[in-house]
Amino acid sequence: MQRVYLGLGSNLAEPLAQLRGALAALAALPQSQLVGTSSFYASDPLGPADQPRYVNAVAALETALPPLQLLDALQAIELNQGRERKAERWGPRTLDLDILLFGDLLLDEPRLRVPHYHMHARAFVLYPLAELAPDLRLPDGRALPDLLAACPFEGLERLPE
Ligand code: A4P
Ligand code: MG
Repeated sequence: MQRVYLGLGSNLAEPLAQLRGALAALAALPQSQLVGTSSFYASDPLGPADQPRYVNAVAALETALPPLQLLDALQAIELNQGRERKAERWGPRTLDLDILLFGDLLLDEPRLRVPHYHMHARAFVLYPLAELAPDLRLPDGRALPDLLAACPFEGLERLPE
């Protein structure tokens, strides 16, 4: 089993319901156990500003699925929740599921890069992740508390339960 951290994001079609639906689907994944969920956070959009605010969260999974099989399963969940892939970079979406970390794996393939290439600089990833694993170290040795210190909480709002 590998410990995997997933980033969840939505800014269309009732983001809170999208994230709850995604968590239910993650809990039902084969050969896997959902072992933790962060609070939900409202966040200012990264990328084009003319889109609604996002709701973001991080989930922890223990899984025996190989990385690409997990990616397939996550993309199936995205499609199932109405995800359309558009040309615009970082445009709005009903549901985005990113593999942030897959154990200590370092992978740089066309379909899958882990750690997620931009996680170290995203408040909407780092703060929820810190709820689940405050002392986490990335595979390259960087410590989560150091990344947090360099990443202001700005634009982020922790939502009540
Ligand atoms: N892919 C490669 N590595 C990974 C990985 N670690 N996890 C590939 C998941 N997928 C990975 O993804 C494009 C391709 O990336 C996939 O087919 C997969 O094979 P996508 O979900 O179709 O496209 P995307 O998400 O629009 O692209 P990208 O560049 O991954 O965007 P991000 O980084 O996911 O950013 N603002 C706020 N506040 N909150 C957000 O959650 N999200 C984004 C999207 C932009 N702005 C945001 C947020
Ligand atoms: Mg994505």
